[in-house]
Amino acid sequence: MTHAHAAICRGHDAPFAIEPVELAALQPDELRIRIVACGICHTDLAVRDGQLPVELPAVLGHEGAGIVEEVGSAVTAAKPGDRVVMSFNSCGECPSCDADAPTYCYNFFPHNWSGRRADGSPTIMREGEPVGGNFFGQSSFATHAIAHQRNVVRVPDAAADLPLERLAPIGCGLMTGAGAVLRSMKVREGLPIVVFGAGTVGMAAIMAAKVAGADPIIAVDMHDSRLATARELGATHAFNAKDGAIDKIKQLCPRGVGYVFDTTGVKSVIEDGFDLLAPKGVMGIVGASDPADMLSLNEAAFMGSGRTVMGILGGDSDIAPFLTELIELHLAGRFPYETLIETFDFADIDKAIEASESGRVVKPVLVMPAD
Ligand code: CXF
Ligand code: ZN
Repeated sequence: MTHAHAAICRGHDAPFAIEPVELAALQPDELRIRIVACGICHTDLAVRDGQLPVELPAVLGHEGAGIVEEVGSAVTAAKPGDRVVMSFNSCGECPSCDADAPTYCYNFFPHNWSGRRADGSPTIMREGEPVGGNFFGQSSFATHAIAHQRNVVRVPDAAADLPLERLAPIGCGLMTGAGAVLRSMKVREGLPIVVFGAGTVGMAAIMAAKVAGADPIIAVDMHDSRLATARELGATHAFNAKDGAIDKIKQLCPRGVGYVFDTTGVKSVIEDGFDLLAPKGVMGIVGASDPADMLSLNEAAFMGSGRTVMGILGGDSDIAPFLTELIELHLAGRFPYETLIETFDFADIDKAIEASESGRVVKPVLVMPAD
């Protein structure tokens, strides 16, 4: 048992409460990590609000980064003292994992959202009773976390000077947007892309679209400040959704656009986006939508122009190679997401969440107290 402090989430109406907990002994393929920083993602808030099937109370947080303290006997991914970033967990044995597509792991739920390890054992105890843990294989709103070696990536030596609060958010939102462009849609040089929604995922998609050489790169959002940031990160055009964005895109790209990437999950936005596609155009959809929503797409336009509509999870990331690639792009100044981050002390977790929900901060990152 290891003593730690963790932010317990009890639902929408209760503040996160930082309380003492105990972490279980490690299994052979696990690591214990002293968390240095953890990004806050909208999925944490969706769980808090009961929109996803994760039982509360639980320790959330799935963009953790820290220093390995102890490893189980079978761990080869990192050793004590290594700096690591964490991402989602996966089983390693299903057809998706076999195809290096672990975001579509057949056993995603037991490995990420069941509140326990996949074998049913708890990783976190509070006052002697199990509390929801192993969230995305980590539960990193805490001073310490247990992770599995499949969801830990060692920070490359070339990034030794980068602070862990910079690296933490790479394990979810940033990887999702960048992966959607570079891995899922495989955006080609010289073709237009439209990105709906300029949050972390949309901004990462814009930076990646620039890496891929898409042109033009069109950002659409409802907030002018976000559109200004999108331009700084690579958007060649930025249109406010309240101000005739669809017509402006049609004027700018009369032959249609090669790619549409939706991060809003709003049915009408997705349907408008579909109408923008050029022949062989690809639309990637990643936004959280109303579970009751059904899309309606014109069948003749769909088939007749050879369009692809693609649901995307986690940017099809295979985390060890892809997070390393993103860190290298960041070091080369080609994935300059640092302006999206604002750090908060762990004790200020509720303030950090409020800054995210008000839209003031794109990517809040919690910084844990040093031991
Ligand atoms: C997840 C969804 C499942 C794959 C990894 C990323 N999104 C979290 O916010
Ligand atoms: Zn996330």
